[in-house]
Amino acid sequence: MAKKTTIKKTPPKKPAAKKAEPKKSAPKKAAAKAGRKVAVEDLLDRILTLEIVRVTERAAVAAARLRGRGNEKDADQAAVDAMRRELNRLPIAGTVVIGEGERDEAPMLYIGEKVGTGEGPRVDIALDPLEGTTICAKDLPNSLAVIAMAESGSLLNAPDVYMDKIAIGPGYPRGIVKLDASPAENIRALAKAKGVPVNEITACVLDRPRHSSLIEELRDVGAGIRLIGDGDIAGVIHTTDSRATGIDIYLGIGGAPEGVLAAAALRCIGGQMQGRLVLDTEEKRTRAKKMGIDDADRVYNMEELASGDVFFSATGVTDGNLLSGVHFGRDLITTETIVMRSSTGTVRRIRGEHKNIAKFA
Ligand code: VTB
Repeated sequence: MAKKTTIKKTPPKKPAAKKAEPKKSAPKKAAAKAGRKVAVEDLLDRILTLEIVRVTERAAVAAARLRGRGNEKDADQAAVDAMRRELNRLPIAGTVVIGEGERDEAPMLYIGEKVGTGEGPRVDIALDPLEGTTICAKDLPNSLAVIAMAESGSLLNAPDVYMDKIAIGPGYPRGIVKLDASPAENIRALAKAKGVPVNEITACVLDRPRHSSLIEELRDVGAGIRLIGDGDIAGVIHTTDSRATGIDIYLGIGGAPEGVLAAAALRCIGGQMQGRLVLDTEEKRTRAKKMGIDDADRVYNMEELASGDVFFSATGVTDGNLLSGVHFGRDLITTETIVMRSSTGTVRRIRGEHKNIAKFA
């Protein structure tokens, strides 16, 4: 799983002797003749970094129009529709591996759905058009439109079950926190590595009854806890900039799809993460098996959740401490997006000022 590869490209076609020339389809031949194909393929994966910004921008704007309306379903559907429309314009042969549900539930952007124009690199896509539907419906901080893209076979094909997660930001020795250690051990190790007392460590945890003993243990050891209602992708990303967010570590059980997306983000921005699927029923183990997961107790490292060259983009829907949300003016819509790529480690923040409001209609 943790193979180090980059997105496969068709190698640039050198002018070759007639007999050595590989067989091409008619449209490819025409494009090569026009001198376009080589340039397009050389630039494609760089261009994709910016192209995926449009995808999350569109989804974020669509969801933001329904922000604070108390209607999670409609906001989510608007984001899904917009993301799907935009994705299908991208020059990729994409397959959704983390999506809106399994095929038999017939949602849009289901797992296995083919997206993109079909011309271009074969990529796997993990997406969450509206991460934090409840946050959006209540207009609370940190709801996002999110996508990750990587070479085919690089993203864990996780079923829509829970995942136990632990994540910290960059700059720490590898392996200082782990899922198999107790929360108290992890907090102490992190405090030591950061060079601060444990009471200066803040953990981010989803506010759920299932976390009552985790919360108790964290409080007993002296850590502060930021309890969040939803949105654990943002929770994990917040660990990467603890000075700005105040969060040092993410702990607890959230969605597995969100776990893969968060790992994709950390691969780009730096940090460490582990996840273990919560396969606590026969039915879940069977579903996981169908997706190629045989070891129900396996702990996945960040590089096993998202390997290879990963692209990640998130646009804020509601204002948050990671990203501003969508703002609507009379003739201007503004968006803020973080877009990154693991192979280069480049992290860009893109503030979009969209004057052509009609394009979001
Ligand atoms: C988390 C959170 C998501 O699901 O993954 C959570 O980040 C886990 O499920 O925003 P529960 O709500 O059942 O705890 C979300 O809240 C939404 O899918």
